[in-house]
Amino acid sequence: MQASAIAHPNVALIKYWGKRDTGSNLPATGSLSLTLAGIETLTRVEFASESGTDQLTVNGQPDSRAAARVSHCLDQLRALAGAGGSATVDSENNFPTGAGLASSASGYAALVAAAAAALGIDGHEQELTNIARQGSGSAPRSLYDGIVLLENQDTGVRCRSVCAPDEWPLSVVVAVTSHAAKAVGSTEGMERSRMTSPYYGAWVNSHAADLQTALNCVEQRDFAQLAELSEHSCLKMHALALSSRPPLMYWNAATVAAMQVVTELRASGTPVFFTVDAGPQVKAVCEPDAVPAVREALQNVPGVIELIECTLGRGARPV
Ligand code: 2P0
Repeated sequence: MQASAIAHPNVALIKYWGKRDTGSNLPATGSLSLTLAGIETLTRVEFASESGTDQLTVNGQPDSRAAARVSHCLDQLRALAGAGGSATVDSENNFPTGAGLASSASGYAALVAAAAAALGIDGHEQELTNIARQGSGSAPRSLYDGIVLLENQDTGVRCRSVCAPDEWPLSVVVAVTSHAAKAVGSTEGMERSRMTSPYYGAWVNSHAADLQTALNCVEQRDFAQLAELSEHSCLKMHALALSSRPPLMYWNAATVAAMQVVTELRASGTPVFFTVDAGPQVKAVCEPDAVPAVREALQNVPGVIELIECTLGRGARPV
């Protein structure tokens, strides 16, 4: 009873920031994301026949912080399969972990895909989506290909791919400005914003319209409007973070400089826009022909230490 799976991180264009139910990790809003080929998590899961304590390593080190959430997901997978004892889980990321590159999304998506394969679970797509969601609210999006819509339902969420990678090839150049793990994680940060930001209500109330307009942009392949709207959703999310108490500033000086460079590039006609998550990395989303110009501009920004180039990728799958 063992299997391995690969999952990619994803980056949201219309962002998730805040929960409607903290206990069951239900998001307050839907979201729209890009699954990113080029960076990945590879996870191996092996189930013993006897029950016992699950063992977890991430990048070769025991990870006690994530152990309870991982076991919670594994318990539900064991219940769905009606099988499986204690699990040994070994997970490796080929990109910085816990630094705003969605390692929790790819991590829980790879965990669910590998454990489901090891347990012989076939189908059950919506159940797996909601098990991944309990590990990390953004993880279910990494189970799906290309451009992915996550929608709220009464008791859970539903995800689907709204555009396959080859239907609208987009590139993402990630400007890494720090390899350090963030001081305040997303779960704690978004809860702080929900409790203390005076703008939280406006964020939730304006979200459905943003999501619908973004979906229309994808359907019409309208890069220019998607660019404007994605930057707006990103900056609204960071306005919530900045207006939380105590404040959450996920940016450093290079983050802001890189955002400004992307703004200037687009103003001069290059099809590119930025998005930034709960960390200091800037993701520049562009049409493939624009990659050389985007790379050149970002690598000259003081404080940018590495560029990672991604394309749209497939959802989590056993290997
Ligand atoms: C997103 N982020 O939509 C937003 C934008 C980060 C900034 O979803 O508490 O690790 O585990 O559900 O999924 C990161 O949050 O949080 C995230 P939990 P998660 O991509």
